[in-house]
Amino acid sequence: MFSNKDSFKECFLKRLESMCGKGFEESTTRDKYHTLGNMVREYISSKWIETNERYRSESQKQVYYLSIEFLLGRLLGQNLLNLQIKDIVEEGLKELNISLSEIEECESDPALGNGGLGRLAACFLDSLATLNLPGHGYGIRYKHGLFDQKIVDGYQVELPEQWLRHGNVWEVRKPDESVEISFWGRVEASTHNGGLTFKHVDAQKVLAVPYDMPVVGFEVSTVNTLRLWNAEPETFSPHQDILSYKRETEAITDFLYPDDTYDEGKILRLKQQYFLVSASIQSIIASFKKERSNLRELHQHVAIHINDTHPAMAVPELMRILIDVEGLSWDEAWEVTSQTVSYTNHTILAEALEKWPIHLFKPLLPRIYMIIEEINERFCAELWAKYPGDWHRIEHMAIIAHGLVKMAHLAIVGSSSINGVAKIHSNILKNREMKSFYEFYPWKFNNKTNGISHRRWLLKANPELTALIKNTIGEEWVRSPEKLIDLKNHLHQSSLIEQFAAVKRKRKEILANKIAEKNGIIVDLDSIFDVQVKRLHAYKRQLLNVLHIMYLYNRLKEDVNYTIQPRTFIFGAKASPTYYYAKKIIKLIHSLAEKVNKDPRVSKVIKVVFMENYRVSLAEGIFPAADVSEQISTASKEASGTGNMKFMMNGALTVGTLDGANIEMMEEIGKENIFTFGLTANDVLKYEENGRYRSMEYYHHDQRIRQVVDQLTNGFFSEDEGEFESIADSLLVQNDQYFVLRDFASYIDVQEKVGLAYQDRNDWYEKALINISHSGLFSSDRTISQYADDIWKISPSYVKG
Ligand code: F55
Repeated sequence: MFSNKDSFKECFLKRLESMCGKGFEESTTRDKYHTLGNMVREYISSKWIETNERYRSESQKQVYYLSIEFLLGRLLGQNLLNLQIKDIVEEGLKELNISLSEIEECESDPALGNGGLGRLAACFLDSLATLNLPGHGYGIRYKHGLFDQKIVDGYQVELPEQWLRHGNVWEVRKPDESVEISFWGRVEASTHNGGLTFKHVDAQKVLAVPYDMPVVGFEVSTVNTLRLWNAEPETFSPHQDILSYKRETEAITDFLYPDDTYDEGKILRLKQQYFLVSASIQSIIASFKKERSNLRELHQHVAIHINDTHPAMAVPELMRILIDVEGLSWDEAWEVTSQTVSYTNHTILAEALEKWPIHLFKPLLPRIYMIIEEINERFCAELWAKYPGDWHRIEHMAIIAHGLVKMAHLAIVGSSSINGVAKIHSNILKNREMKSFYEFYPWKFNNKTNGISHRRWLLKANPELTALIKNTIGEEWVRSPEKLIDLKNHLHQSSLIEQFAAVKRKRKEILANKIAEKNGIIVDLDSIFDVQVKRLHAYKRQLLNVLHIMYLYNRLKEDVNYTIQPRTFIFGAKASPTYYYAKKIIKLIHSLAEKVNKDPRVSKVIKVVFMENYRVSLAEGIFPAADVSEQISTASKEASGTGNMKFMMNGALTVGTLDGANIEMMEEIGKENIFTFGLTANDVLKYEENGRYRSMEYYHHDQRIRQVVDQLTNGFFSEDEGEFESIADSLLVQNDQYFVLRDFASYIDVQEKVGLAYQDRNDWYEKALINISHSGLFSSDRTISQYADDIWKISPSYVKG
């Protein structure tokens, strides 16, 4: 069907008729998308079956990656690329007068994640399959992913996302592999052979139905599985109020919580977590038991990874099944569980750390709560033995304390490995945030610096740059991204610089056209495309970027002789619907855009653009067009960042703080090829300890700061003067928790350097190419190999012969 373009065309036309019941002429783009999608899925299925059979027969150790989010992005284009059939399809369709990219645009962008954490999980799946590693994802099939963002009069409005509206060609429903999940009820104890046994009775049962999606490796025959669970009512159990039972059950997988840093503590969220965990662990045990019987050996054949603490109940759930269902003793079960589970931490922000009130937890999950209590008691006894009399330490480290279940503590105690996501983040975990746990379990702690899939963020997103790199250094880097370093041998060739400049310009033009279409703003292709795209959060400091633009505006207005390198400031960000401050910043960006873009003189040199509904598919058009990447979080707050790596790989230069993976990027490319500024993590942590920062002093002593902060409340934006008062308050009254004013001067200085540097065109593009050449280190293939070797102890599985 995909062996050459003629057989493809023939097959496509036949299938279009049989699937849609329409002739070619009447068919819509969506019909064509569905037809092509189905053909591709069918093409995948033999490899998928073969992979599963191979894993079964080789009895290889498997890893299961449990995550409450998988931010996949569109799949058609990536699957065509990975299956090496994109050219045939594209050319075949072209002869039928159909554009492949138009068909691709028809696919909904599954947004089953908020941001970095969910997208990391998606890049990891891609790398696992490509490296032929037996690794699978387990997640939730949310009916509604992250909300669609509309901007109305400068304000964010949220609409329900509807990725399943037209069906999902990639999924296969597997009702036979459904499992039962129990909520509420109570635990009954009885004695059996002299020992106590426990039974969860009077529970409300919910069915977890798996939908499997293929994860296609790049140019290999491996196709792994992403299993997404859907909550459905059980048909056979009698219910007093069948309608509310149905409603409550379906609510479990109805929507994704739109918070990326704030733990809201809602019972539905707890239900989602246990639903994911219980369904996944039951499914893992069921496939283990198809091949083997001795669950005491589980950890030799299975690794279970928990992506942040959201699936941390994997620990007590595995204990429950091993003890209550499989009959292992506590000690046997604990040995197996703590050897099987490993955990990644993604944040040190206090408000993101999950703590569940016992009064919510215990009634919903009585047996799980009981097991956590037992884990806690045994852990505290160990602590007592090591630190006799040190009540303070024990209270601080306990899993249950002050009426709360601390999920991070549960994850640490129940795992064999705990990792941070960049060197600095892992060090902060060891030396500060989790210091006492590090002292108790030093061997468990390690670092795995994040990575991104160059297949999505370079090969798929930027085919123009991909072609240039292939022409320059060949194709080896496609399989082995560290080989991108070979580009360094070609830097002296002016032709490479020129060709890269042409690629960048082409991609800026494509983005400029989109901006013209969506925002009605005409941007200058010779201007610096200065981009900040990421979730909106105070610690990510979009406000610092805004204040810099206000400063430039003021300079340009006050001094007719002031000249700068023209810039287009591009923003993209969703704010959590309940995050008041973040929504105000979105409004502020729009008010600023209005002011800047409408000013006849200022708008000749600067423009401000807010791109609505930032998501994976939009991001694929933004990274390739960027000249400058804004990575300006308050040092110590961004665990790693991954957008920084996507920009780097597409040849943008970073303006960044010494935070997260920015530091490792700098170490790799050298200080000359990145623009760093601001406080270091140590400076910030010291300030936080000694409380000596006074934002007011910076306001009083720096006229530039005074001017921009005053403009937030003095009617400068010519609207309600109170509109941005809360932002001004955050900076002055609340003493500027994220050190925006403290870093302002240093940011202005570095931005001036950026403007000057851009004027030396050759030097700029050479720096960009150096960034690209070192970006292989930040491939998720590197990250996943490290997880595989150090944590999971899994090895590749190849087709024989
Ligand atoms: C989602 C839900 C909750 Cl309850 C809490 C956090 C999140 C979430 O999305 N976190 C997140 O994206 N964290 C980010 O993880 C990235 C991948 O490791 C890091 O690069 C980034 O620094 C971190 O903020």
